[in-house]
Amino acid sequence: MLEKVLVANRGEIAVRVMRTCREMGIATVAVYSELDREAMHVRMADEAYALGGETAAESYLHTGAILDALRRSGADAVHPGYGFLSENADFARAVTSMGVTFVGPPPGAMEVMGDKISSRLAADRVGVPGVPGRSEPITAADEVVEFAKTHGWPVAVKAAFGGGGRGMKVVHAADGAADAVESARREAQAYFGRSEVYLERYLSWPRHVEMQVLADMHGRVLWLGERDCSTQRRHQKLVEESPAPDFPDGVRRAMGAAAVRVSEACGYVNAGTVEFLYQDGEFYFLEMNTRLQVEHPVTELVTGLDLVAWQLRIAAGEALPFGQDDIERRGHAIEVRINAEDPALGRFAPSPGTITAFATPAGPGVRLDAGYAAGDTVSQYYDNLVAKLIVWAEDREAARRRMLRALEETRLTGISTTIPADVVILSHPDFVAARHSTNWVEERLDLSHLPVGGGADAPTPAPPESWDSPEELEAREVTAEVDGRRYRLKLWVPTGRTASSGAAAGSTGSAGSTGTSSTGSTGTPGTGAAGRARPRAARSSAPGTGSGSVTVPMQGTIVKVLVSPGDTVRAGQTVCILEAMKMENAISAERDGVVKEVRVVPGDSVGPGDVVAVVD
Ligand code: MV4
Repeated sequence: MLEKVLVANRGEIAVRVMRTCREMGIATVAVYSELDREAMHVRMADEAYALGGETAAESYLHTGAILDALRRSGADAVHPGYGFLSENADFARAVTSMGVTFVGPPPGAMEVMGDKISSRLAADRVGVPGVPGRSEPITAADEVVEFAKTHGWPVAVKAAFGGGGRGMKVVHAADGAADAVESARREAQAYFGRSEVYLERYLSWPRHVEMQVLADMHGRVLWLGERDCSTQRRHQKLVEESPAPDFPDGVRRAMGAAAVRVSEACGYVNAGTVEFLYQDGEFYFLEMNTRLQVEHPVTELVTGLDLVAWQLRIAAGEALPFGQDDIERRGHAIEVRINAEDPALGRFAPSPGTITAFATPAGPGVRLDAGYAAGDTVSQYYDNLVAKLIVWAEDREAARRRMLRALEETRLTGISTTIPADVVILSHPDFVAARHSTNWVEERLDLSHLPVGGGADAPTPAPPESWDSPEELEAREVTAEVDGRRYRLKLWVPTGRTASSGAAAGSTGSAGSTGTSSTGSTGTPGTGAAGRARPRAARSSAPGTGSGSVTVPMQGTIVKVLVSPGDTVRAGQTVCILEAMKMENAISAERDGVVKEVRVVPGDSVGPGDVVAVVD
């Protein structure tokens, strides 16, 4: 087995790899730039070596500096993580030429799969076709028109030596062909130094589904399961999940077999991912990633496998001790990327800076892979991924609700993050119904209501219950008499201002002994609060003193139940919605705790003082 691994990376993936090394009794070596001298991955490692320089090119991409550190450390293996040199065949060769193990695929496999044309041809040769199209480059617009006669419109014009969607143009009719070919060739030359472009039928609403594979050095190649990564913005993934929603098992098996064939075709070894586009029940080869991916934890949670541990064992020459039929997938996992970006107005503006506070979520089925802690500084020189929050639950809806709860618990201040956008995405009816696609975020998701700088010091806003700017609420105390009995009520009434007006939300309210009535309309299930959750400051900062019994103050009908036994609730959080006096009234918990019982279902008639839930 390996004894000492140099992790040629930084941030969360370096920390993540080191965690598994530690569990396996493998010593760890960190490398660091001038800016990362005190970074988390350096603090975690057994040894650390300076690379010099500040930018990625001067440090984590500086092969010579990394090889020097490797020599000095005496490590017997290098784990490249993802990005940086993880798919650089020359670096892999340099490592192995020193007699050191490279934890990844053979350099030849990297090279075959690194070239879009050769990867498509390799896949095609084993019966795994890309999107219907022509692999030969085209130069004239009339070739597009001719292509459309067979494949129909729209047509995708793609850079032959491109990737990441750059240079891709979509042609919807003959009159757009000439401009599209000219601009695609020009951008391909500018971005990739090669102007060749080719044609494919354009898929207008595809899902991005990728298949994890694991291959040892003894010819065993297994598929572990798929991940849906369709929730992307400008080719940057925001949310990933496994299994893919609404994904038939027959398609899963066919895609798994296809991924294995592609892996075998290039002599693949170690962990890899084959990417597909999926639309109308058909899948099409896109490319193969010859590295561990950012989103690998969702596969780990549904399979129970530690992929880094198996990477290390495979690299040490071990044979996989299980076969395809031994791999079981259970439940549902979702990952959100917490980037140092401000998603306000949909801009995702970089937000480097020092993290002043970082309260992390926990509880059943919650995992946080972070590369930073409070006090650490996120630099603009590197990828702005701060942490990945991953949850597992029995099914997709439970996982979605758990993720929303975990996001609500997360407190990260000092920089803006994508957490508010993650909340909007996970609460959106399209995401709930799996109606999203690779175009959804940019074409249909409205983030314009997110306040600028909202992530830096403000609490995470709850998603609006309607998809235009939500109204602000404020508490009003009133006296009501129902059936001759006097009640003191607290109503949450609209102020007429909207969140985008920037007015600070009122901060009042703790649940009264009979709960709190609110005119707040009911919100999307899973937000953990009917409609707009009360402004964070309104919640009692410590468990309320109220009793654990949540009762209703008046006669009415339960129209919505928002919690389940086992849910964690905060004082003031809406437990259910009572329709009475022609109003929807939010009945709230009066203390922090865990829901022990829910005694009502929608449609139940209840009377004053009836207990609807018990919070422990
Ligand atoms: C496509 C496509 C629709 N039809 N090809 C973009 C990145 C590159 N890997 C391939 N991409 C696409 N190719 C055809 N024929 C849509 C995309 C695409 C996409 C693909 C995967 C993940 C995210 C994406 C975002 C936008 C467009």
